[in-house]
Amino acid sequence: MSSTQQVSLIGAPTDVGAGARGASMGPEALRVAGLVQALRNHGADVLDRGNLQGPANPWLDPVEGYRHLEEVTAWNQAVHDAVYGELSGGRMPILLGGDHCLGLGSISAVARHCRDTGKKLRVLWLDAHADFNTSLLTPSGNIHGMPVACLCGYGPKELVEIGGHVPAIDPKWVRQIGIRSVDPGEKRFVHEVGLEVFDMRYIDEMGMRHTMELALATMDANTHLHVSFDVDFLDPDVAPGVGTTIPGGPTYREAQLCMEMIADTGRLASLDVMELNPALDVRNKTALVAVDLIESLFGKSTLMRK
Ligand SMILES: [Mn+2]
Repeated sequence: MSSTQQVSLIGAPTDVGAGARGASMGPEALRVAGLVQALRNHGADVLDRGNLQGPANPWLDPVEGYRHLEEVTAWNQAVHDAVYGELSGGRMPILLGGDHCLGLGSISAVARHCRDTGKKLRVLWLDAHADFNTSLLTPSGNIHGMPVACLCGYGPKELVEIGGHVPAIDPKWVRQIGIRSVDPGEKRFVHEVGLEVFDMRYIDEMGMRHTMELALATMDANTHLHVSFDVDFLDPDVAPGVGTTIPGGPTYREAQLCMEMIADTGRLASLDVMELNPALDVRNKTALVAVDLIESLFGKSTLMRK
């Protein structure tokens, strides 16, 4: 790994895929919490590319199982193009969400880059939710509950085709961590495709260390590691500023260990920070925690290690 990491921040200020308004303010809250300086303190060369633009949130009911499909498609196309551009230029993209429907645009671009360069891809999906719904399974029609299914080829044509290859990824490349809220039909589908899920029961019984050892196993020098960090991964006591708080998530220390173990691999090559909702936060506390954890991903250690 080169000594200076070239990082590009890409803001995607929208909540078109969510069931609550406010994640559109996430990118600015992360900037206000000091993200740029925090990354520079860890030696990164940071460019803030500003915010992408896309359609406003029309706040309409779902149509045939999808809410705001047209707007979600436009935003994901913009995210795909921006993330792909940064990777092609040799830089590490950090997507600042925005709701998690945009993980589709981001990861489909990462997968395209890996096809271009002959790299293997590992996706760590840190989330309270599996995000593996389809239009037939979803109780809400909110597309932020569908990006992993879409990436695996299960979804509307306009979304699954965004990365130029269907499916964009193989479920075998994904490790989900922190899962504790899955809809009944979604649960059956997750098992059917064989997604590897380290849910909270697993983390409680086996510990975060063992969980991360398995989730990070079998990577090599040719592996591109992508982390898609939904802030609702964290316990709501630590991170109240999200649209869908689910109790029983990782503690602050467990989350730190998770991030530190990812940093130790030296393979992190792209990152999404999603679902931060300043309208539901308390004095930007959740944004500050998110920045703190991102610092750990970039090598800040709370331990006395050299
Ligand atoms: Mn999510």
